[in-house]
Amino acid sequence: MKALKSLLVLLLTASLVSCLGGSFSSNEVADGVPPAIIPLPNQVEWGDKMYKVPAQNKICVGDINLDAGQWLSELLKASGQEVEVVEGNACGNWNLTLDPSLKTNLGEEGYSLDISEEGVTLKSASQAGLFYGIQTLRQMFPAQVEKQAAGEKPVYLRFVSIEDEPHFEWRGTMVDVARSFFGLEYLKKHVDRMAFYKMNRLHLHLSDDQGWRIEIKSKPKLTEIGSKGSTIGGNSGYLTQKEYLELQEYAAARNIIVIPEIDMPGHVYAALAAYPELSCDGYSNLTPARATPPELYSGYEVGWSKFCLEKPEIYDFVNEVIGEIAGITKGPWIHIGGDEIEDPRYEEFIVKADSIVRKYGKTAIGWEEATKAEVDESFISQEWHGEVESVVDVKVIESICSNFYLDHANVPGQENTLNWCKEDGVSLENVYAFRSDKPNAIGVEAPVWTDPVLNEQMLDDRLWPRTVAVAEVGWTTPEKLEYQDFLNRLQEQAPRIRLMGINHHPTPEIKWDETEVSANASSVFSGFKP
Ligand code: TNX
Repeated sequence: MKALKSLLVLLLTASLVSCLGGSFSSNEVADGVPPAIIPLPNQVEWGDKMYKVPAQNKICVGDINLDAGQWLSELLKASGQEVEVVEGNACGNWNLTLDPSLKTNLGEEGYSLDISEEGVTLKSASQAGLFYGIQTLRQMFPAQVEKQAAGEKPVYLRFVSIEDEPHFEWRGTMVDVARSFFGLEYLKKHVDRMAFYKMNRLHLHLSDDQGWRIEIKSKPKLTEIGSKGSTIGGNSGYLTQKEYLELQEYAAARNIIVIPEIDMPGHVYAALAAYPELSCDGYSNLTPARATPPELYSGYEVGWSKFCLEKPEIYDFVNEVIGEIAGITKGPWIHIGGDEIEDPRYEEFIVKADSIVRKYGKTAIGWEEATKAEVDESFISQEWHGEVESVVDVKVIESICSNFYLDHANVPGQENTLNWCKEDGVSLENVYAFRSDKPNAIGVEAPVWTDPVLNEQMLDDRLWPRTVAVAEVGWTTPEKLEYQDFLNRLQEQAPRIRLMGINHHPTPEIKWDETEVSANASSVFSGFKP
């Protein structure tokens, strides 16, 4: 009965929306459901009228928010309007204000957005906040704007007053490019999609037993040899330093910081295949020796490889690799892994690796096992099961596997998925149900381990739409999170997700339309640089 009722509500909502979409009324009075915004803004008051975007638009910006003016102008052009960006205050029908003093009210990344008969006013203390306000506006435009094909009808924007800021400062995804490689073009698309949902951290798992994925100039064999493998059926390859820099620039323009992970002292077989001298004599550090150099490893087992921790030379290697990575990383963090390995010298290694990262001016992150060691107080722990007895009191990123491991099945029994953390998979609802009870949590991050994720279509399927739920859990105040309301909004966005060319999972809670997913995986801001 309850299911029937919610189906009815859904159908009603859907038909209302399609009526509205078809006949934005000429009297400009708004009725029906308000636009579906994800993540849900923290304070929003919808008005009962609509602002008709005129054919000619003027965006007024102060000289320091030109970038935001460019993004907005791109959006307006894609919807078929003419637009000029001019420097000045409150002189147009679109007015952008960047004012650091707004930080007191709106926080670092917050924004306020007002739409009334005079037009649109967007304010923030930061470029990031203006960018997020523009994503909110973008979600109010017809979905076809993603394909730059919304020029036919005038665009109407519902009057609104929004004050919005994120609950968590860390709203991330992790892509394991080590088990199966995903290159620059895919990662840029991924960044575009994250940005649409106001996410801001992209963690790349760059090394593991099966592959090494980042060029290190002082250690050329890491890629000459170590990048050649993958898990069975996956892709090999690596990012050149040039590509890595390009990705970071692309992401930074979208307020996303890239975090590189070099997993150590375990999960290192690809590096050992390239530099056998990092192993102990007789490979006693490989237990069991599932492969030995020069063989590559393409299986799924974990926990069998590690550096030879009694050899001092391994620290020269760590020092050179971390030094080079620090030099090409724009963000403040380097992830040192630290998961799934036993060794009497484990803690010693972690403490040293942490101090090497700090020596190069960066802050270290590690999987929660690393907090068994006396790491610096600046260290950040990424919790994946929450069971490690930490000896330090450090900040935490929440990646609890039963809520956030998107390599797990979308629905029970899905092929090519993992199930060791949760037998019946991690459903959309499981993701949405996450609530942190840790005062030291700085945010959430959803990983996709790609052991059995072999191509882009599969990766899209694992990430979407569950990442949309991650984004909302990361942004919206916990008291406002309501699953059915989220589903209603996601339902409204479903056609847009397909238009954007995302090969999402056909999650059963959502009614996906029958049209083909757009063959061209791009959206309104793809490739754009202010
Ligand atoms: C555990 S969870 C891992 C990964 C694997 C994953 C799937 C964690 C920190 N590490 O190395 O890919 O299981 O088997």
